Amino acid sequence: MRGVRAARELALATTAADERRGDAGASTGALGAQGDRALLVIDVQNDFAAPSGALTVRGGDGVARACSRCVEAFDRVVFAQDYHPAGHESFASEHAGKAPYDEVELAYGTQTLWPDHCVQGTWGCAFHDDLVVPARAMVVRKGHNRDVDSYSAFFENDRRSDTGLDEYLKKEGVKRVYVVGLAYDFCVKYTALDAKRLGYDAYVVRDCCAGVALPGTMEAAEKELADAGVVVLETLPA
Ligand code: VGL
Ligand code: ZN
Repeated sequence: MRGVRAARELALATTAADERRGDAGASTGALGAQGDRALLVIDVQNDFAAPSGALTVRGGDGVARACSRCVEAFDRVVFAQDYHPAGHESFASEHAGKAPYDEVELAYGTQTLWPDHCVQGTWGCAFHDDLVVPARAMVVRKGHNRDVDSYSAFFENDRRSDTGLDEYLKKEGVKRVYVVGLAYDFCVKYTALDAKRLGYDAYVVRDCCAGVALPGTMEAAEKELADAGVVVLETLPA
């Protein structure tokens, strides 16, 4: 396992070094040209990625480090940040008699309820310390509308308002998006499905993700991604 990981790190480092050497727009190995690709790093924040986070995802801190290695391999990187006001409708604490992970019907459909998490300005909302967020990064905040949750980095769950991410990527000439981060079975899944629907070639890099893993949600994610034609890679190609 350690050997495999070391080899992968070396491969990533080689790719990044090759790209720094120049050849803008030229093909650089299995990932192809930089010009038309972007990395989307989803919600690698303390509440999900830290063991003491409010909605901690098992293995989340390892995901922070794995995502940072991916960041090295991409010129264009976008970070999504779950960014809720206090009292957000997706919090179980807002619904009398409900507990985290219960479901309720909201105006836009079924909503899973969560512990209070990623509240603007709190430690839980901040990016995990092991996540490298370079100055060249674009940050997309989502979930700030009190009444509507937003799993996808493209659209809120009611599918009405968009975050501006599609417009940004199209303007940049992006054709391929690689999605990594948390949580595989929620925000990563919905972001990848929307990317595909919006016409991008969409990839999920499995060893840079971890899931909340409620009953059935991991299996559902695998199936929905496959059915939609999202390519799930075990690891980032060298
Ligand atoms: C997420 C639940 C609630 C996620 C965000 O990032 O997957 N999950 N808010
Ligand atoms: Zn949230």
